Amino acid sequence: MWGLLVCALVLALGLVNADSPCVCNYGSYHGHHKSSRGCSALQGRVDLQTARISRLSARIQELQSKLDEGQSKRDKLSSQQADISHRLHDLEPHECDKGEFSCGKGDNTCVSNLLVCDGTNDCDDGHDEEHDRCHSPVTSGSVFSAKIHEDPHQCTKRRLNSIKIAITSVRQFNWFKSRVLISANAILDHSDHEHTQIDTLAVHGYYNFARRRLVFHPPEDDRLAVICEFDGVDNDSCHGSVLHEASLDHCLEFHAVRETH
Ligand SMILES: [Ca+2]
Repeated sequence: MWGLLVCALVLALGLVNADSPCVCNYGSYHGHHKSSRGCSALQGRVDLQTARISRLSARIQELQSKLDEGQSKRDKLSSQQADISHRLHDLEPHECDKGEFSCGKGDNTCVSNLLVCDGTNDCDDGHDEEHDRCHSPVTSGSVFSAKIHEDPHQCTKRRLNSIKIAITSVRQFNWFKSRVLISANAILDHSDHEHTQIDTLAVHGYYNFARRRLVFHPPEDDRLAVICEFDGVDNDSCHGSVLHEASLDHCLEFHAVRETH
């Protein structure tokens, strides 16, 4: 191949004339010239062009690498832009009442949270039934864990080190599709007088599609409930809170992450 390219270059640049025809065999070049000195000069120029071709090829490869790298960066930026648009949509001011869902995207319609992901389009564009929203990230067998760094309000009666929520069952009924009933074990690692202890509480609750929120009813007489809210982008983590059932005051915040095996 190189021989053919070199020959073509030589012909194109006029390095040979009609009296000294170029004879090319595959992989080599043979030129006829009247003197050995002329042949040597010709060979020198051919070598020079060969070197230039090599440099140009290397340059082309370098440019191709930069183009590939640029494409990768464009793809990443495009993905980040989609994520931001998604988050902004959820952060848009809502005129809807508590317990309602905004159809958004220019549609000011509000529908009850209970109509979100119930299998029927209630927003004009079907926003309340979009696959991304109606796909619950809380599946049976999944485990979410969180470190508790501090409990400034002394929220719970335990000095918690960590919370682990192990989902034991997930049920969804055709007559109540907008809620997924969840059962789990809340595994509480806590310290008491320098002794570490683990308590496991059976908890029950539901997943709310409209708010992308996992809710557990209070399992003990201190009436503390637990919620964990997903952001619609990262299904492997949620922002958790412990709150008083009566006042709904949040007294402890945590970041729970899905455990992978
Ligand atoms: Ca609906």
